[in-house]
Amino acid sequence: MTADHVLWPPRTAARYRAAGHWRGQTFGALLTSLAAAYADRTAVVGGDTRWTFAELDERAHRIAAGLLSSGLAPGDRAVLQLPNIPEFLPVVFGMWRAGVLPVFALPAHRRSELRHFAAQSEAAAVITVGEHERHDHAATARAVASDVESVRRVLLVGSDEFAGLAATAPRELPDPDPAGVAFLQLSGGSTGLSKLIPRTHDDYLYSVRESVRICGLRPDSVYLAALPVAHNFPLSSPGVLGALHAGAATVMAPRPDADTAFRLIEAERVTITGVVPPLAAAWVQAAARTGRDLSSLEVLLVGGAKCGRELAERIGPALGCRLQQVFGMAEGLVCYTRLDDPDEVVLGTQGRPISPDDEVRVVDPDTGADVAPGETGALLTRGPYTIRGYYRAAEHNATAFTADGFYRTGDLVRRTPAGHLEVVGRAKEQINRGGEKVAAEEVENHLMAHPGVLDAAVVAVPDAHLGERTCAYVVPVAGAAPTGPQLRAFVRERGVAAFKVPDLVQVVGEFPVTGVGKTSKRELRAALAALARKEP
Ligand code: J2J
Repeated sequence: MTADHVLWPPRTAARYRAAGHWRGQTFGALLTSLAAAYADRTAVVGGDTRWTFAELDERAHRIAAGLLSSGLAPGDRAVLQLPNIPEFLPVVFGMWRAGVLPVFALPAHRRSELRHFAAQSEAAAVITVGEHERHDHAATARAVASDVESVRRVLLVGSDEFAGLAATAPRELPDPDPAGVAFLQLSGGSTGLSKLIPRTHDDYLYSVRESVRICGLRPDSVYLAALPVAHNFPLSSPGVLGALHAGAATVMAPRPDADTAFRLIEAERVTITGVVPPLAAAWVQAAARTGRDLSSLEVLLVGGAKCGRELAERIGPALGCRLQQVFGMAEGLVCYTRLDDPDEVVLGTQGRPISPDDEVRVVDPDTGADVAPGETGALLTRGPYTIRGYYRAAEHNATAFTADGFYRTGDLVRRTPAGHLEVVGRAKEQINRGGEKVAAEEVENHLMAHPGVLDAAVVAVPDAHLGERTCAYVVPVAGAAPTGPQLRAFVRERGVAAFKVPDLVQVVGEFPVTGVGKTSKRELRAALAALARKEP
């Protein structure tokens, strides 16, 4: 344990090593061995770019050397915000070889979020693109650099400066410690801003390796990265890292819509991809009238939010592939239905954990006692790839983890006799907007920064397309009359991801629930959510 990271107790770590879960390999060393085994095979495709494993390896070596000669040092953190472009891979592997830790931001993140990631990690750099989907990422990155003192560099992939860096002569670099932290992922957040999730080479590679096996990736598989690739799901379940690990090709989709995805599936003979439920529903609809040949597609992973039974049943027939449900989290635990599971399990559950050493408890949220088999309870977990603490978050860790190291996922689940988990709800103060996670408190804080707002409570309301969307109840200060559109614009202009801007705003004289006058925000949110579910 260091002040920054809470890692596994030494005896537990020794057990994971003895079991062969942790193999002492870094991501950089993995790429070296992949380049030897699959040199001339295609590693990644996107736009006009098509790189073999050997080319990817060479590029990652050059970028590693370039990052170090441009003033970054091993152990530095850098906020990385890249869309689905082939460069993502050599940049990330270059950072890993240099020992620079990526903090994986999503393209949707804006100034206030990037500022938080940079400040929280004391990042030395922001690495992004100039412009993407009509957003000036370069300007946002420069703004973050002016906000956060530790940020010394803004590096734009695609710029001449970056091309120069990527042409640096490769050199031998010391391999980082495989038991050390390789990167920081982002939590969905529930109490305020996203927490940073420290993942090690050892633990993450274990989850990737097992995901490859469970999802049946082979060297001749082709993985389509449809979701934003820095997210834990398309990164590692089995994701682009799983595809690489298997010697398979990755195709970077610039956008996840059916037209784009189907065009790439046909052109590149994609065999496997992963989507969130609303996207799966859109693809199912579009498949009925597409002229594209989707016959190469074997497996569609669906996760990030609950895939309802009705949608689950339509996926196989509509897309001509096998559905694989995945219930995962950037903190660790990933559950999959298996490719040879009976239909009942594939259609009706979110699968079972990757590892025999994943410990799962389903407990009464109030007492913490294990519930009877088959009953619903709060999911706790610990294991060989689930973190023991967030980065630099001692206070939060005290409640997010049990004293004996179980992570409180905030999910309500039921476990079938055969050990499959069904996600039935959530106890955390988070809205799952079709897989995109919104922390109620973060949005409330943005709303309350408005001079006309006295109090705000953000809750989930059911939505036919997204599963849930956000509704903000707002109480104005006396004499003020902010409108919904004004408040939405206000939140947007504070620099947040568009998916966090409240979908609905209800400006009310007082919170329209009785009996919760001076109770906690949690109870208020629960009462408002119940009310919102009743109202159309
Ligand atoms: C219901 N809720 C789900 C599912 C995630 C693979 C897949 C997804 C993620 C992910 C991931 C769900 N049904 N099938 O990291 O590697 C909700 C739960 C969970 C939270 C985690 C991966 N799959 N969820 O979604 O860190 O509430 O990771 O705790 O973004 O998403 O969110 P996140």
